[in-house]
Amino acid sequence: MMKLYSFFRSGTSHRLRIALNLKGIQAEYIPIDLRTEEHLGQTFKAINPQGFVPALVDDQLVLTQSPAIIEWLEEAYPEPALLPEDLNHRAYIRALAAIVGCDMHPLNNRRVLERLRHEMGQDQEAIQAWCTTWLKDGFDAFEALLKDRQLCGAFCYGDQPSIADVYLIAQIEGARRFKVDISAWPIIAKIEQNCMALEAFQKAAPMQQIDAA
Ligand SMILES: N[C@@H](CCC(=O)N[C@@H](CS)C(=O)NCC(=O)O)C(=O)O
Repeated sequence: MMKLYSFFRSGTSHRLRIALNLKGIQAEYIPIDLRTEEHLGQTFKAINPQGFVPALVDDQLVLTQSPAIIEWLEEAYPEPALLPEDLNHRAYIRALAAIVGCDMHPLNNRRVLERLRHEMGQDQEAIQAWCTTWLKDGFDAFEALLKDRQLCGAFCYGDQPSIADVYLIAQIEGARRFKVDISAWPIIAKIEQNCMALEAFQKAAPMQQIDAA
């Protein structure tokens, strides 16, 4: 069985858990506690020298970086597909995912916030303003693309979940921790409802994980 190195509240681990569940792949859950900086210790860095969760280990193969792992899953386990057949639509779905993966999540990552807090002397109010700025900016862009391209149905692309939903739902969870009200983006809010009706998304939720506390 594959091993999934994960932290329950990590957005990047969350998106990978959703993708694994949608593909019907079971993985042994190995918690790495970011609160105690377990990810920066030698034991975990022997698995991922970058010191980030998630990591996915499949026998001798060690996979890191959630976008690369999710793309690997898609190629190694093509069914059910999380990317459309149409080349141009695949680029569009990857663009939606990249709004979250490149332009939202990295700005609100733990190490960035820790630096703002401890080395740049920012208080909780400033951190909150920082995070909500980038989260709102990203959701605005995501919603605008969904509206403009008219390719969504129950999910971001038609009526089957895709990689875009995988990234979106994990980011919504993270945004709620910063008290961002998702109802401001009606298309996204509806898609979230539809995703959360599915077991694959429910079981991937942070509070369903063995290390949730
Ligand atoms: N680009 C990486 C980012 C991974 C990442 O940022 N993981 C976070 C948890 S969501 C982490 O391990 N952060 C450790 C830290 O910031 O100290 C990926 O997508 O896998």
